[in-house]
Amino acid sequence: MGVVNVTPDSFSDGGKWLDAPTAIQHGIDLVAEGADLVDVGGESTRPGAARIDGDEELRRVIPVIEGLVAEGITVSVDTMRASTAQQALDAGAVLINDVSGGRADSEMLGLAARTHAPIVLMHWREHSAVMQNHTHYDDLVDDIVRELMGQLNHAVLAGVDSGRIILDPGLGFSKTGAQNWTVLAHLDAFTELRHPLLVAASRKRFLGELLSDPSTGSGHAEIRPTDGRDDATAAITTLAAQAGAWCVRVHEPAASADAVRVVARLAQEAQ
Ligand code: PMM
Repeated sequence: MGVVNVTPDSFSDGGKWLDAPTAIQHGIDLVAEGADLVDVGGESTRPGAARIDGDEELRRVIPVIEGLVAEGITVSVDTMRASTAQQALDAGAVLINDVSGGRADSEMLGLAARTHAPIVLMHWREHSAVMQNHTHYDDLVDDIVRELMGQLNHAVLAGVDSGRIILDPGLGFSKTGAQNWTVLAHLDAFTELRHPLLVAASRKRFLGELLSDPSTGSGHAEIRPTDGRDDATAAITTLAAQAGAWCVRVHEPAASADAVRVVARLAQEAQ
């Protein structure tokens, strides 16, 4: 899954694809690089981000979705709003990627049930403005799995077809850098839930921290900028694919697409 953020403020590509023709071309390029689908979002979820209004979100994403669908590209919409998801589906998107896992908008799960659109349910505790104040867990992996199962049960009770639900542990959402690593070390706890698993580590801050440069002489290590995190992202793609993930959401698909092919080829040998 390639990422097109039509936002001025996303942490790694904010402002780069704000006008529709540029965003559409970027989506086309992501597919040429190996993405099977393109995720279009209009609202940044970076830590501390404030929400935008629904009309602005629509204005950003709908023309881009229409343009990509016209090119024959499979599109998902990254939104927490049912009204945006509805219009995105009308415009030809085929997957709802709701980082709140149905918790931010009480209409979202009903929409997924009614339209039979597959939906990504991500582990989510709170909106981005405050999510990093909610990183306490008694037992990190157990708690995330339990909370995600709660979101899953909620969706099924709302009528969403269980076979159309994709799960995501939500790296960086109400999780510290160290907690992201623990989650990645325990992806089996999520694949065991027997739903397709989406992993979205691409360019996130915990990779910048890992790759920080201690030689800046400033006294503290300089965090690696976002555009220097793609090789580490591809390494995580390899590990996620090996662990049985269904999808990785990335900004630079080329290396990740190759990594997936390597893992698939090796899996043939194991059969
Ligand atoms: N992370 C971001 C945005 N959308 N969707 C899913 N399913 N999982 C994620 O972890 C996720 C997401 C934030 O990253 P971005 O600003 O690079 O899009």
